[in-house]
Amino acid sequence: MTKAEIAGVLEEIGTLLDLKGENPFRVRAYLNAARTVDGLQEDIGKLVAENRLTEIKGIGKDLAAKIVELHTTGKLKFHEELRASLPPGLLEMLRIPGFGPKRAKAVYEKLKVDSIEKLEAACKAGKVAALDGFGEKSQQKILEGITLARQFSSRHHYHKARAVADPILEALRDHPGVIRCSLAGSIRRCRETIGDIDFLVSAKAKDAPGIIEDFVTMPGIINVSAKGETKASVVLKGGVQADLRVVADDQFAFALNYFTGSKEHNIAMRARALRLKNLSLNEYGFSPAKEKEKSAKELGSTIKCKTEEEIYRALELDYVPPELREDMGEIAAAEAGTLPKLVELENLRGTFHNHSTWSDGLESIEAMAHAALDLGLEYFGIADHSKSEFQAHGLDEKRVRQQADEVKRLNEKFAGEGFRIFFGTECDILAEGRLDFDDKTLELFDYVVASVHQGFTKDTDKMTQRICKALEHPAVTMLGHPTGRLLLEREPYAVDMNAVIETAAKHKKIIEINAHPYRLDMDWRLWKRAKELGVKCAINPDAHNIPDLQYLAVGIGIARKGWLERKDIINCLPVKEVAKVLNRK
Ligand code: DGT
Ligand code: CA
Ligand code: CA
Ligand code: ZN
Repeated sequence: MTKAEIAGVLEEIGTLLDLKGENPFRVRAYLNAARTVDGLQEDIGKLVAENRLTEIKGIGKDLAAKIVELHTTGKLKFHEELRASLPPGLLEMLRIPGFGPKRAKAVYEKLKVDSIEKLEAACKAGKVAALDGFGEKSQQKILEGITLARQFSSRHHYHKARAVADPILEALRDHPGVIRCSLAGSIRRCRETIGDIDFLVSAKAKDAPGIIEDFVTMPGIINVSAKGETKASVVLKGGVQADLRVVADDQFAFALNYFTGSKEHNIAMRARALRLKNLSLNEYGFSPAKEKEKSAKELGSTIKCKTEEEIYRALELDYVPPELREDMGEIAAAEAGTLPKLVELENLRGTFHNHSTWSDGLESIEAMAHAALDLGLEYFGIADHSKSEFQAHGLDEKRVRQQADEVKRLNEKFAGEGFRIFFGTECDILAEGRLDFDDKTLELFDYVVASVHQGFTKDTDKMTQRICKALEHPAVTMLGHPTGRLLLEREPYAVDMNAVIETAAKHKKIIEINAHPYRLDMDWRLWKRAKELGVKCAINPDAHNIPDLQYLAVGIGIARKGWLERKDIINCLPVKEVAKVLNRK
């Protein structure tokens, strides 16, 4: 089992114990261990082999033995017994946003409710509102949550889909029968959530059945939903669905273009082919419009295209990168030769919004900075939480001063490597847009990320004013996770993002792409407008541990979807230039 899978089991144990009403300390111990394991930098196999798990803070002998069992056998008896001791529907109920173990336990014990369906019925019958500690309002909230949970359950976060897709893509690439292969669909377009993963390969017709057979028996595939000569649908680990299609190599470019989508982009492409060339375009190729759809399939494409570039060229268009294929103006721009030169991961030189053990991170500033240096970055910004975030150990003024000294000390140490740490804060935006620190304290920082963490309201005007007010403050450098959304979990708070973007433009404030895969906030659909107004972007992993720094790559995908170029993103600037931008406050 991988680190992430082990962490998943430990977390579930914590939750199950909580559902059983076990000692909260024991529950915490598992939840904390899950976080620790997930954030481990060292290879878990190595730690197991060298018998060093107990050296990790918070992992005692008992937990270590369980991790070893999970790592070596892929399961844990304790976990399975615990699972079997409770109705499976109870865990399912926890997928309802805002519905935690305490509530699940209460409805289970008092109403015998042990599934989402029964919970829905009980709410509709008014039985939940009548329970101690619930009431009409929370009953209504639960019903809304059930609707959300149903919408969400069929989609997956991008990085989770990527994590299961990549090894399968590798295996397909290594398959002797496979000529070319690629991801397609929403995952290739870097959408923030993925319905199903689409794999496409080209092969000789005689090799197709063997490829399909090997695909459906690959490790990581837990169920086969459909299997034909050239196509299969499966369920992967984690419940993600995937499609594989095998096509002839001379159809590969057309199939890749079609199955990458989006559907809207395809429709626009097809319309253009008809208008410009009087040709019909589908996943098999171009064919004369008057002939039947299948003609390209049977007779081959009227215009041969080996690559997608050639398809776009045939339609007198510049090549459109997959991230832009959303029918949001990309065809017109490709025709006019005005497509952006999209930012790439290699362009990034630093990052700003990250946490350390000073607040709720898992690593010291030094360890985080080192990891950033190892990734090839030239600077690293630390922005721990401010004092109102007491659950996250937010820093008060005294600790801010201590942290400033620590950053200074570290910068002397890193100077030799040409690496710099910027000293920032993730400062809470309080009610009415007040900031969590006074102006004097704010002056201590190189930059200020201002974020909303509490006091969400349904009043759009109030929230918009609150955020805009904070953006007007001269000490604020950038806005953190602008809408507070948690993808597939929590809707954005009500806020007029157009007004926020305009205020940011007016006061020359930066807006973040929070690259944490649950956030990806500000949304990519809004960046074109922001860019028009001259708003700059910062791509921030919001890293709480070392592996989180990898989220920068996810953030780059979202920036590309937002049509952003290197010059739009401040963490593409060299360190001296960045220092100037941060100083401009
Ligand atoms: P997803 O899976 O919901 O995250 O989104 P996609 O975009 O991956 O959608 P999917 O897997 O249903 O189909 C893959 C691509 O196939 C899609 O992006 C475009 C193409 N496609 C599917 N159905 C249609 C259709 O009815 N018309 C056209 N023009 N293209 C389609
Ligand atoms: Ca798909
Ligand atoms: Ca699909
Ligand atoms: Zn935050």
